[in-house]
Amino acid sequence: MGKDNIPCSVIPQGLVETLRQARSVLVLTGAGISAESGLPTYRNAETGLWSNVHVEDLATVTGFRRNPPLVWNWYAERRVPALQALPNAGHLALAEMERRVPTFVLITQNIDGLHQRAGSLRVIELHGSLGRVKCLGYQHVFEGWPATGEDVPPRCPQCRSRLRPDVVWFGESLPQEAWSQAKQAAKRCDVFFSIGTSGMVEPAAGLLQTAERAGATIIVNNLEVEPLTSPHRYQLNEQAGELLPWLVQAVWPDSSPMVTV
Ligand code: BV8
Repeated sequence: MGKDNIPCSVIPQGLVETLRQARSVLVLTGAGISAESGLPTYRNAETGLWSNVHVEDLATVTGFRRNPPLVWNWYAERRVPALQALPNAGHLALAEMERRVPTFVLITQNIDGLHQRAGSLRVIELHGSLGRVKCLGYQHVFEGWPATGEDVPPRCPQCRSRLRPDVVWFGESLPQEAWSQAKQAAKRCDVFFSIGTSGMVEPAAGLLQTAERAGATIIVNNLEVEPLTSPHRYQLNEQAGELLPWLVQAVWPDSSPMVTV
């Protein structure tokens, strides 16, 4: 074990030095970083959100138009644990990293809002947020969810069209400004982290290849052990909530301990 009980076998020394020198870090997160906050991921065979439902019925515009109450209620049920969940040490470590690295961009596919609650300031939500709703008529956006009355889903207070979760469904384009910022950041970063994502959803997953083509060091942290495909890649298969605090403390030893709030 190394300083502060950091298992040196986990953190390759070259990586610590690379991060210490980094001027621009880009992080892409997926559902895996919220797993230690108690929120389910999507594709885990037993516990995944999509292991026993049809995605096309619940995470597409067609599915919503076919059965608005079914889709509204499915998201309303997911919103409760997301609001109750606490940011874990992985979220907190990324908020600390943002304070330490000159240019730091955090892009998330997650819709749970935990990065913001952990203190990350610059968060790009590629797939929207469970914390917001918008209407079908004119895309009026509202923070928070209205109390459900007799109308399920509720109606927009401005134009009376149906409300829907402000998330990006399959077949929908990503928010233009968010996607543009993400592509730019991927072309400019020295280090690209992919944390807690299976990398199965495009175009978000392609950001890794964009960064790698631009010469960035790639660090992949998830639980799937995959063969390394390039000398510029690190594959770390520890839980993000353990790995990231270790990493931050190895690079910035004066950083405060990251414990779940
Ligand atoms: C679009 C919101 C243009 C809703 C989600 C090529 C190019 C462009 C598009 C496509 C393409 N090929 C196919 C497409 C279409 C489609 C797509 O990608 N389909 C896939 C399934 C093949 N993409 C789209 O439709 C996108 N739109 O491209 O616009 C366009 C326009 C019109 C027509 C065509 C194209 C929109 C995609 C957005 C979909 N919405 N979410 C909701 O959440 O309900 S996607 C959903 O999946 C979530 O956002 C989630 O974040 C994302 C990815 O899942 P992960 O986060 O990776 O979660 P997963 O369970 O898969 O993996 C968890 C990982 O964590 C695992 O690796 C595990 O090992 C790891 N882990 C677990 N615990 C831990 C951990 N790691 C570390 N520590 C732990 N403790």
